[in-house]
Formats: sequence, structure tokens, C-alpha cells
Amino acid sequence: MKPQKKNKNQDNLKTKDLSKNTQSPDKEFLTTNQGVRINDNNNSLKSGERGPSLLEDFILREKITHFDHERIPERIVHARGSAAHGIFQLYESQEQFTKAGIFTDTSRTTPVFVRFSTVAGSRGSTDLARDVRGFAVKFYTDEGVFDLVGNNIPVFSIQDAMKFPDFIHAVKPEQDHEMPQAASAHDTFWDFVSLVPETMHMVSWVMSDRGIPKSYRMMEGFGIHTFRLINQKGDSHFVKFHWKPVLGVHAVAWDEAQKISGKDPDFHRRDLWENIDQGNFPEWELGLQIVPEADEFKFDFDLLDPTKIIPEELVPVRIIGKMTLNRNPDNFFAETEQVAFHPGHIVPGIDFSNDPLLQGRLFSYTDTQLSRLGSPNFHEIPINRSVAPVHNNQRDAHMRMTINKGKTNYHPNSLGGGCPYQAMIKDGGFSSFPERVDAEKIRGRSKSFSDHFSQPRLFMNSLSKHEKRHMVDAYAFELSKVNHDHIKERVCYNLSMIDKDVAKQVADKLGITIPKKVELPLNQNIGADEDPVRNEPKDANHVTESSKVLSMEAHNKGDIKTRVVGMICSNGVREDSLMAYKNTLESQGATVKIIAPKGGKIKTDQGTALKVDENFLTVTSVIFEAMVACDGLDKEVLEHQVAKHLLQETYKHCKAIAILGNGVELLNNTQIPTNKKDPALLVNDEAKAFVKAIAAGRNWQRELEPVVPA
Ligand code: HDD
Repeated sequence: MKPQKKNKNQDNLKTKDLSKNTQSPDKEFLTTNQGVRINDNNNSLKSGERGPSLLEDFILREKITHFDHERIPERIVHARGSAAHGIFQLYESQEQFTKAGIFTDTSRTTPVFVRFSTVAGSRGSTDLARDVRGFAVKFYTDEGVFDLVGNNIPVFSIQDAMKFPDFIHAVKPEQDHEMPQAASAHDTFWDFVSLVPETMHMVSWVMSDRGIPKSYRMMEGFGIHTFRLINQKGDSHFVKFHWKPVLGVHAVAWDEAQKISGKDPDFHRRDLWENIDQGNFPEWELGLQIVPEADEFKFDFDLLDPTKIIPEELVPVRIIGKMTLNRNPDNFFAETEQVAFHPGHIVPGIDFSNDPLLQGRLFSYTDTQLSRLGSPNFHEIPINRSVAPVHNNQRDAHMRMTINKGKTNYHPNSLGGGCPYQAMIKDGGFSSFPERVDAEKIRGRSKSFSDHFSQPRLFMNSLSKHEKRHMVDAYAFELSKVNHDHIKERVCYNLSMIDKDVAKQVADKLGITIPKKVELPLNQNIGADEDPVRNEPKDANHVTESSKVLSMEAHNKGDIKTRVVGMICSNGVREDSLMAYKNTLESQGATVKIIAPKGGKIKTDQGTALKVDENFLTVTSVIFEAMVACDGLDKEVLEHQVAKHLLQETYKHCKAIAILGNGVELLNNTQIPTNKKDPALLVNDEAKAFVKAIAAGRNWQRELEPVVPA
């Protein structure tokens, strides 16, 4: 029997595997699908030049038939997404916890394919919706495919898979008029949320700035559920998976998000693509929170409850390796659309816990591929194909690619020499962790799942002032779009169980009063026969505990790598100061774009021609992280509405601005207040100081001042 192959150079292994199916038309003739060369691809076959078309035109029929069937159903959730290829490398063997090769063999480079997504919107919706982001990683390991299908938020909205279709129906556009697209700000979503308080933890994360990331490259990822790791001896440890972005965690402002949705709805997709294209490969470190079996009941929440985190203060995250995304897909449909993730794709050394949400997911993901990709042979699609050999007795079905040789397609057999053999555990055969289960069959939920408010309170306590303000504003924004007051009241009532102050601020903005008690419609509790425990929360006290890493502030790396800075220029711009700034910014890893009234090129005061990246027709401040008004601007720019708007909007979104030389005249033509101390508004300062100002993060203080129109 063959031992499992060990690959030291796997990054090329998946690329090599995919290359069996990639093709390019370079120097080739146009043909039909049957390989017949086509002589005229412009005209159908007709009886006479003006005559009716002829049914015998096999070229026309084939072309149109294929076109007619190009679309497949989009994903029921996470329809909008973008993906990239990459590699995973382990820093240090974790063999004390797991026997999985990717987590024990430091000499390996494991290929990965990662798809990021929004949840609620359709395939063509905006990237900047306020939403959770999917973070799904497919590891092509020597021992088979391992999928870590997570999100950018560490908790889920519901505790049991039984509620998933209800939750998704509620958040998707409403069934009568199919509105709104890619938005949770509507009645059905908040109706559901208000009746299911376990949603409050995840919803509070989504209402925070985590719901509007700056970039896929700047988000954390979480496996969410507790999984198990199994070592060589068969011992089990509970584990939660974390992805920590090397660029830190960053978000945009809500007003910015709404504007980006109009100006560049592909903002995240473009950002991922362009950065990989330019060699700015995004990186994440993989971390594990390990809990020994013996500590399963040590916490005041249940490890099996997916609406709970394990605070990092209780169980630190062990960083064990790094993932780098280094190649864009060749074809969006073939790879990004057809990739099929499944939390049930695990390898020896990893196992499931009894989290009831995870257990339900184990059914759902294969099932959905049957209607989305149309066949149980979806594992043969190149992007889904394992790099570990696949041999079994499954046969036939739509679009079967493998040509299985021999006579036997059953096990056991003697005619085929007993092949393929079952693998002993020592040969890498998967065996489930022999957890003892001895219980009554019930449809119910553990009481250990019933505290819905302590952890959202921990989250809110951990936010910085401006983060909390943004969360309050987001709650108020979303609920303002709800037509029914009783829904708003119920949400505020639930909020008051978490944080009375937050609830009051939201209610004030909505112009409603928080009720003392809310009546639930009949039989809306966990089970119709259960006590209405949700309506009588046990604990409405304020605890002051907080967890540092829950604030995005804790994840600012203090650099400006890959940030995009705009420089407002015109003909005659002063080249020395422009270049001093540009060079310094670029030396720190930023990308600089020249903005000028017209496209083409501008001439500096020294006669050098500079390419214009954005002209006044296309430019928008919201795609930049910071803005510079250069020295030597001509009168047209100094008085131009677009130039003024660029500065005002950059200011409004609290981003860093540098003013050089006569750029001050442009600043003075705006409504930006210049009489206040503002660490992110630099006039004739050094480029180094500007770099520091950008790296420090936004000056959210400006939000407390009268709004600058933009
Ligand atoms: Fe799910 C897709 C993440 C709960 C059913 N899910 C999907 C994707 C991500 C997640 C990232 C997109 C994968 C891709 O890019 O193709 N889902 C999660 C997380 C969950 C979760 C982190 C909870 C912790 N999901 C969940 C439940 C169910 C589903 C409870 C059903 C019982 N999810 C699906 C699905 C999807 C899916 C319907 C749609 C497309 C697909 O699977 O392939 O089966």
C-alpha cells in the first residue's frame, strides 16, 4: 500500500493541478465546441442575404445554446464574493494538540484558495454594504481538503441551525417587493432580531465599524465554532481558529461606505485584485485558542454556543503560521464562482464539536452545491479537486469527469484485489473522536445557552468612544428605516438589557420610549412549551469588564502600507515638494495617485510630464486614505468645486490632509475650520509628519464638531 505522499513544494502542486484545465487562445483558430474551425463568426446561415435563418446552422445553434445556459444559481447566502490563491506556512509544530499534517509539518507549503464575501446581497450588489464578511479558506493538504469556512466576526447570530433559514429570509430583501438589496435596514430583519435576543451579540458587531471594513486585506477571520484537535495519541483539545491580518484591522466611515457603494461598488474586489497584481500580497497569521477537554465547563458560557467568544484574556491566541495570498484567479466563474466550501471538509487531526449550528452546517453545504453546481461530482471541478489522490466506489451522475477503470465499483471485493483499500489509522485513515454520548433524545436547548446579554455588553464595554458612537449611530440609522414602532421598541428593550446608556441614546435618536416590558406574540419562544426565559433576562446589571482586542484600535499596526493617498495637482505644480512627499509616502509602502482637472499628463514647474491617475470627472475622495493639496496649483484648481469638495469630504471622513505652499488658498476656499488644533490637518509640514498622521488613524474628534458640508 502506498504511504500518503509528502509534498515539500505544494504551492506549485495546486497550480500544476489547475493547469491541466487552463487554456489560452494564443495563436489558435476559432472553433466550435467540437473543434471545427469557424470561418465566419459574424453572420448566421440564411436563405439569401435577407432571407430567414436556417435551422441547420449548427454554429449559430451551438453558440446561442451555450450562451442561454451560462448562468447558474447564485449562492443562497454569500453570493457576492472575491477570491485569491495563496499558501499557508506553519511556524512551529502543534503535534501536542493535533496530528494534522498542515499543523505539524513546518517544511510544508500548503496551497490555499480563499473567498471573501458579503452575506445578504446578490452577486451584483455593493461590496460596502453593512454586513458580516465571509472568510472561507480551502487548504489543499496532503491528506485531503480542509475548509475553514468562517467570517470576519467571531460570533454568529443564532445558536441552532434550525433558525438559519428564518434568519436569512428575514435579512434578505422582503418577499413582497424584493427590497432592500444588500441591506439589513428593514422591517423583517429587525422584527426577527427583536424576537430572538441571541442575535444581539453578532448584530452589535455588525453595527460597529467591523460591519464596514476598509479592505478584505484588513479584516480578522474567525472559525467561530469550537472545533476539536486530535493528536497522535487520540487526545482531544477544543480549539477556536483566528486569522489576524498583518496590515491590522481597519474600517471606513458609514457615510463613506454609502458613497463608495455608488462610486465604486467593486471597491473591495478591486482592492484585493490590484494589490495582489502589484505584489502587495495580503497576509494573515493563523492563531489557535486551545482549551483542554478537562476545562470544557470552566467558563460561564458554553463552548458549544456559537454566539459566544472565548475572551483572549481567558485563553490567549497562539500564533502558529502565516497565510499569504499571492495569485489572482485566472477566471472568475471557473474558480471564484465554482469553488465549493464545506465546514465538513476536515482531515485527520481535526474534528467537530457538538455546536448545534455547526452540526446543521454539516448537512447544508453539500446539499446546496447540488442545486448550485448541479451534480454530486462538484468535487471534480478543478478548483475543488483535492491534490491528495481520490479513489472510491462512487460512480456516475451528471458531468462525471473521472474514467474509473476495472470491473469493481463496490467494497469489499476480491475481483479488484480489494482496492481501493480502507486505510488503517496508522496509514492516515480518518476516525472520529470517540466522544461518549449518553442522553435522551430531545428537541430543546441547553440552559447554558441562555445568557444573551453579558457578551454583547463585554463587546460594547471594549469599544473606544468613537467606536461606540458609530455603533449607536448605526443602530439608529438601521432602525430609522424600520416602519413599525413596536419593532424599534423591542430592539431598544433588548439593548437596555445590554447597556442602558446605549439603549437610551438609540431610543432618543429614534424618538421613542423604551418599554418597561415587551409582550411577545404567542409561541415565539425557544419552544412553544418552554418558559419565556428570553422575556425575563436574568441579569441587567452593568459589568465593567472589557477585552482589549475587541476594539479595532488594538489592531492598528501604526503603518501606512498599501494605503492610497491622493495628491491634488495642476500644470505648474511645484515638483520638488510634490516629489518629496510622493517619495516619502511610497517609501513607507503607500500608493500615490496624481489628481488633476483633466486626464493625460500635467507639466510640473520644472517641465517634467506627470501621468494623471484621476481627473476631476472621475475622482472621489472616498477611495483615498489621505489627501494632499500640492504647492503651485493654478487658479482653476484653487477655485474648482471638485478640488474643494475633495478636501472637505476628506476632512468630513476624519482623514489626514496635508496642505503645501499655495494649497493654503484652496484650503481657505473650503469650509474646513482652520482655527482649531487638528493633528490630522498639516499645513506646510514635513512628509514624515504626514506619514505619522495617516498611521495614527483617523481624527474622529472632528465628528463632534459642526459637520462640514460634503
Ligand atoms: Fe454558511 C455559505 C460562513 C452558518 C449554510 N457560509 C457560506 C460562506 C461562508 C459561510 C463564508 C460562503 C462560502 C463561499 O465563499 O463559497 N455560515 C458561515 C459561518 C456560519 C455559517 C461562519 C456560522 C458560524 N451557513 C451557516 C448555517 C447554514 C449555512 C447555520 C445552514 C444550516 N452557508 C450555508 C449555505 C452556503 C453558505 C447555504 C451558501 C453557499 C454555500 O453554502 O456554498 O450552504
